[in-house]
Amino acid sequence: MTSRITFPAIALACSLFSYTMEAAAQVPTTMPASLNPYENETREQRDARMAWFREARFGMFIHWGVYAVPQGEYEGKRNGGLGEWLMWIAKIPVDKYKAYATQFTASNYDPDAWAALAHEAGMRYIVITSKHHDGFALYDSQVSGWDAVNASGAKRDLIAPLAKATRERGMKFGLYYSQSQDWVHPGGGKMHMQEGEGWDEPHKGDFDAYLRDLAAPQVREILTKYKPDILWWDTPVWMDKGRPIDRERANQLIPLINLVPGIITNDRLAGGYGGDTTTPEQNIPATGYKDRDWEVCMTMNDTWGFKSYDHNWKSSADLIRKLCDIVSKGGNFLLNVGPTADGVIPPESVERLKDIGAWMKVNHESIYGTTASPFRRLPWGRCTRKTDGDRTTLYLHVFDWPADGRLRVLGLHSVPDSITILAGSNSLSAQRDGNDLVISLPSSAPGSVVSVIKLQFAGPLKVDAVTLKQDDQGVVTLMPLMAEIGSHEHGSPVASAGLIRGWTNVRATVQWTFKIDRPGTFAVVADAAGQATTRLSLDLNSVKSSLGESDIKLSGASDVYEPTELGRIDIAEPGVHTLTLRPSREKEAWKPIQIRSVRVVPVK
Ligand code: FHN
Repeated sequence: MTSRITFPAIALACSLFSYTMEAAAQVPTTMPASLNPYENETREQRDARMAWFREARFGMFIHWGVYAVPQGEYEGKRNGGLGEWLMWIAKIPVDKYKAYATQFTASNYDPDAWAALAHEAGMRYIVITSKHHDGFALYDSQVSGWDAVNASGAKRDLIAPLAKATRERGMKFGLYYSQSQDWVHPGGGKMHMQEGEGWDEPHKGDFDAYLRDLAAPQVREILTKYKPDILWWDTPVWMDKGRPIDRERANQLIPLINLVPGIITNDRLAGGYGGDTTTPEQNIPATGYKDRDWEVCMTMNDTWGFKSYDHNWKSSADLIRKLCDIVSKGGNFLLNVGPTADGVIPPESVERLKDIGAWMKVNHESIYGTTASPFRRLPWGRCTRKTDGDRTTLYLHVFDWPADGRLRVLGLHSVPDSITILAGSNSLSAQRDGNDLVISLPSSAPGSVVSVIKLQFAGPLKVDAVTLKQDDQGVVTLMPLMAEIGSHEHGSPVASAGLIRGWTNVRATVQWTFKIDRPGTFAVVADAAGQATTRLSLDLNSVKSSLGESDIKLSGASDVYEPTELGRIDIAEPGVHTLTLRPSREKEAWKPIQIRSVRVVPVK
């Protein structure tokens, strides 16, 4: 039965529903007590230390270095891949690479304008590469002459003025440091090479000596000089001598963290060192990480460092939705810019940052300081929340404005005191309909990309986080719009127009979470189309390939849909379960599948 409620209305007294995202991360083991400065930190101390990071939610990553001179091209050849990896890709000799540095002038570098741009975009912190894999330091290093002051046309410290400008705007300032990979200094690490290998004479050297005599002193320098709020390690090649993980190398660097009380570090120092944040790169996980702070880093096109011919830009709308998606799962978004050698942030990046800034100007309160959605999945968008004692605010990020003006919030039992749109001042009304709340919206969305509806509750929140359930026949129907997609930069499936399609990336997954009250054996049957036989696995409750991979014969045409059994699952216990469709680990065995729906059907 449907009953009509107009707001403001008296809130129902309900019990607080607590919800946590499913664990997707394996939290690494802790370091020996003597080395990890946060070993004995209490929960309260940690919360206090991470508070600014959780409040900020959105930051700017800057990849800037000598690689911006060749711009992804060496000896007339446009080398594919990441711009900042050109030296490794083309195996450029050290002296030839170093020769580019005179053209690294930073002549148009305006650190104040960079910080202003980040601030205008709504970003609350900046992380810049103090040294990337080419070993080039953007500051005056006493440890090596391969730096901006002594070796480049810039002839000055490029970090200090940015740190100042960033902090003057009330933002936090972080430094990236490539602790292991170094393609210039003797003994530095190199991806896909054995320890001690290289492609040029100057590479010869000992990795332990490199760590001791170059990396550790430089880390000491940057921590002492700039007191960064974040130290962002990267690519720990050669850091672990063997298995089980030998921490001797990481231990050369970890104690340095003590130089900056309260500093936040990431999980990329070495195997076994979790740091403070988990850092998915170029992908947004299907769900958040239980009991971990995390940050997605991502490019706007396909390179971190400037590359003249990379024009594959994500749209502003896409980036705004990605921000909402990440924050709705409890994460931060670190969005990259790759300036040119003279210090100009590409206009395409500026345009996108300004668009995001215009959206943030209206909707920022739905991002800053918010936590993960209480709903497992909402078919039309995302949700973030703020809690203040018993009071809760939900922010509904509407990606797909309903054509009939009725926004169904599945499983929302509590009644809000007020419903408003952040882009306007009018109050909205809503109706209860079974387990759901249906909000009456204006006929068209006030925002062109994502409009945010704000719901305020005076009392505790009561929500059914998981709304997919068995019907009278014991069948659970899994619709595309209820799928949680582990999205990767390229070839991630999209769920739109009632379909899951475009699934070419074997690392992308599709999962649904549902409730079972009548356990048993179930056939997983997809209404699916595809040109060839494909291979996938069904993972139950995040246990990878728990049921093994199997070959699935598809309809033979990408627009012909047929009921296709993907496999069988045994669910022994009633409760909440997650089913993940995971492409075969063998790339060639995976052929795209289009899905209209998946049914979990009891086997008699
Ligand atoms: O190799 C680097 C890459 O150049 C870039 O710096 C990214 C940013 O997260 N990290 C490494 C790849 O994971």
